[in-house]
Amino acid sequence: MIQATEKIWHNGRMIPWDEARVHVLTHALHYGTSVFEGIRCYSTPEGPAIFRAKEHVRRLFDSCKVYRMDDFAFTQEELVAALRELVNTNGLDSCYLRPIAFRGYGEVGVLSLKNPIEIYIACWEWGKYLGPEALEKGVDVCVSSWTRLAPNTLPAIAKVAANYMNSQLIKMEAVLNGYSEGIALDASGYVSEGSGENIFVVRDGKVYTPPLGNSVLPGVTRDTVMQLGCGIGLEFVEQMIPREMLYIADEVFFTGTAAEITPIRSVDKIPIGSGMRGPVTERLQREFELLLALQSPDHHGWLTFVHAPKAVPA
Ligand code: PPE
Repeated sequence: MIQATEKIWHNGRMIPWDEARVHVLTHALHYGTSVFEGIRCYSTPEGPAIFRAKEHVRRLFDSCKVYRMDDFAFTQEELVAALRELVNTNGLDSCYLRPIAFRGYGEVGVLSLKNPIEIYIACWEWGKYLGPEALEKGVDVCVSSWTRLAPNTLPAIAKVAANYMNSQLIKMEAVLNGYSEGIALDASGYVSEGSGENIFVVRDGKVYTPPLGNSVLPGVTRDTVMQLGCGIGLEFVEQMIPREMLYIADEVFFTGTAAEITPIRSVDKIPIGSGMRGPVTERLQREFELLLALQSPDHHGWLTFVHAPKAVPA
């Protein structure tokens, strides 16, 4: 069960957690008209820091634009400020933040252009997405019998609620068959992504990931891993990945805000590499940890500190 926090941000105001309610005829509830983000705030030696807040808010705006939902009253800077204010108000040191913008109550029917856009941001403490041992031991996954969204059906670049019905089919099938997660192929049969994660394959020292054309969400963690990896001399290749490349890989791992960098130790019961977390995956996890521990410089400005920096004595 989700652990309630005190306040939720709604259209610019802080409201009590229990009062963040909607009418049953809310458009989003019937037609999936909702875009959202998932962001982590980490505890650092300088207090809580929101990871890549600007990039997540930008993706929220991109998703809204695709669905003609961008006529609302807040700027990207204001939403980043709202994220900070919310973590501060709830007095949390680390948490997961969930901004959501959706078409609210008004007309019923497919066309939603006249329905008001409501924006909420909730946050709560969220543990390890694929189980407590996943980051170290790795997870067992399957290739899903469900295909990811075909181009020209639902846009994969937009992070919208409707896309997650496909994710739910992938995830339910995987879990009910005893796996932690499912990997979906795209409509042409190439590797796409997990139900809630991007995927990377390591072979002979090169790191492969599907390009956006294979129906993947442009993951913020995907980008983080590529930038951190380039910084330590890894070579990344964005290319179409045939399913069998998963089986013969040296390493496979997932990336995502919730999943972070999760090693995959088997696919369809075929052990990947040594069947344990591989050295490239571990090195990338380490780079990520160093950044969050403020032991390596934040060259990219990825950390948004919740509290103003302490004044330096003169
Ligand atoms: N693909 C999908 C389909 C996806 O949902 C996510 C995030 C990613 C890739 C990775 O994106 P990013 O978080 O920007 O690196 N999934 C979010 C929601 C998971 C959920 O169960 O809810 C997340 O990780 O926050």
